[in-house]
Amino acid sequence: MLSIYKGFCLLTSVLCLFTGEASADALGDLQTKGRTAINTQLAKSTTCTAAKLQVRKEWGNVSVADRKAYIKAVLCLMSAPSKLPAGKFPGAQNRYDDFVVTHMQQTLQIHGTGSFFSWHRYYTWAYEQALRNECGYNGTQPYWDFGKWTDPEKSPIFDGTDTSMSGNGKKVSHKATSVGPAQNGGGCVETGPFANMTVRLGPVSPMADPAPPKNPRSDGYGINTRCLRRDIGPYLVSKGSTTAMMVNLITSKTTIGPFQDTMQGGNPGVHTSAHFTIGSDPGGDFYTSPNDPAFWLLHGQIDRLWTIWQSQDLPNRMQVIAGGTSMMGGGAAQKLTDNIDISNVASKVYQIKDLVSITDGPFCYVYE
Ligand SMILES: [Cu+2]
Repeated sequence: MLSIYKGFCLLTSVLCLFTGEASADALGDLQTKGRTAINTQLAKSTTCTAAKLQVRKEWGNVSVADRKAYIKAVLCLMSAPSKLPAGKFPGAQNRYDDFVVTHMQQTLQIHGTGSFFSWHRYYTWAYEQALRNECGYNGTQPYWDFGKWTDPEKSPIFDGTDTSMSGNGKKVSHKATSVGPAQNGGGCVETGPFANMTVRLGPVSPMADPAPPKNPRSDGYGINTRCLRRDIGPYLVSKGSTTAMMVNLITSKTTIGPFQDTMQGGNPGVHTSAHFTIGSDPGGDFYTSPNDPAFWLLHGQIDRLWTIWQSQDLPNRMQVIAGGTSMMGGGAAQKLTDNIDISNVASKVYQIKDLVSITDGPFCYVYE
């Protein structure tokens, strides 16, 4: 009887949420449950329509051809010229680097603040648009569902094949960071499409062993040529970003303050766990983490988690704000009318209130 019930659960996972039966993809079930509310919001949108709606998928569900198209577009951005003012950020040698600079400039105003979710949503969207408009990509920004891959090195995201976001760094002897023990890499990434990638910006606040070479400029914007390094392993996913932990975060927090604080500040918290699953340099540096091309899949998932949380009670979870305007609750209180300005990479300045719905303002996408 139980196995029949479980088979039934797979077919009607939403119903099983109500009956308390655990399903293999409990996070996906919450996403499915919230989709009705997203569709209702979409019907009210003045900018986004069902015909225009774009679908963001988990990397493992993206076809091989579409993965290759995404990778090709990222490599295109890395070989396109920078559009930043000449000489101001010498380490920004290509269009991809412009995105890294944008994050470095605002790091202390966009983490542990009320703007964390909306800023990173707009930033990730701007990157997706650059891939499409500047590099001929027709697809959407994929995401990395942390809990789906308990051994990330074996996931299609990090398995090192030519349809992955490249593999782990070369295994070198190295020490733990304050976030977690030394994992299986630590050296240069030598497999997959980004094996020959050059990192130049930063470090600013490195948490990597061995320590990366110092940037010639104290602000990290000088040219500091080095390889992409990673220190991937299963430890931090198990510690902070399993499916059960992400589901618990979404279902146990009913207001935006505790939700955003636990996401970022928990011990170690979903966001930190994911970043340090990649770790090393530049991935383990708070300022320059977008210099690792897996960053965008990571923040796709962070945005998806915010979206799923919102969609559990959408009318009451969009126009809400908590926290301060500088790191960890400091500065003035954040307001929904505060501006989000990433004009290096997206020309329009929006207020936070225009960035809280994925089917309004500049946005027109859903997660599946
Ligand atoms: Cu960030």
